Amino acid sequence: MQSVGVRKSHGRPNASMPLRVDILTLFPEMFGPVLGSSILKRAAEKGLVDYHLTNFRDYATDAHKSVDDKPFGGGPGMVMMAPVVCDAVADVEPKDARPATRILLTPQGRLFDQQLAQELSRHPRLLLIAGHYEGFDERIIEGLHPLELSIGDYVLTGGELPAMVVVDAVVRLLPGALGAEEGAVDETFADGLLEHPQYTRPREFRGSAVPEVLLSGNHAAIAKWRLEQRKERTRQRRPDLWKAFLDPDESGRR
Ligand code: 9D3
Repeated sequence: MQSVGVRKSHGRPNASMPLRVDILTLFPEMFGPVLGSSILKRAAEKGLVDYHLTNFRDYATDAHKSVDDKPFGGGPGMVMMAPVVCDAVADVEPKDARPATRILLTPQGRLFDQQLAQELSRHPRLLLIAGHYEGFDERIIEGLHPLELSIGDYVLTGGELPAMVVVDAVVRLLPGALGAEEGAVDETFADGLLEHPQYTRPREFRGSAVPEVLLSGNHAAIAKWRLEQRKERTRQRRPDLWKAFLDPDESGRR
């Protein structure tokens, strides 16, 4: 066993130990382009994370390779079958010694947010279960005791995009995943305010000029202007965040 350095900021014992992400899905091909692009790909190349995809279809046992069936009691849609999902989890988990945090993507789940992304980024292993049907047989939830997560109050066609959202939000938080510049602060939601407006070249575009203060070189004045913009935007656009900013104890965010 190699020595492990304890990092205060991160629960994974050693930064040289990648986060393992298992994704169980009927559509593994949906994930390739996302995990193979940009920061998610670079994080894997840097050894910060390993992605492992598993197809539920491989755990179907009947001749028709069924993974879902009609709900007992009637009703629309199809339900993911308990033996398929539970056998897949039982097969995948022992492939690595680290304990997996089981996450089931479901509209009934707790709302995923930045605070939970921060917490999950400290776990050694995430196992995400994405369904593509009306739901999961309740005995899957009884048997696996997963953390049930939703990404918001709108109806999608499956849990695949939500699983990608969770992976994206978590992996960018792994130390070293972002460039030094990007990673220096954790922008929106770190302090509960929205971002200030940004400008780059050209100084004038279709009659609209960059605010003078940003060209002034007066860093104190720039910081003051930006903070004012952030507060005003948050107050106008996100009364929920503004209330939490004014009243941090009640929100539990900070
Ligand atoms: C009629 C009841 N529907 C629930 C609103 C059934 C249903 C529709 C769509 C059940 C699952 C789905 C597929 N969606 C997900 O699996 C899902 C999801 C979502 O649709 N929105 C936000 N977060 C998530 S996490 C998983």
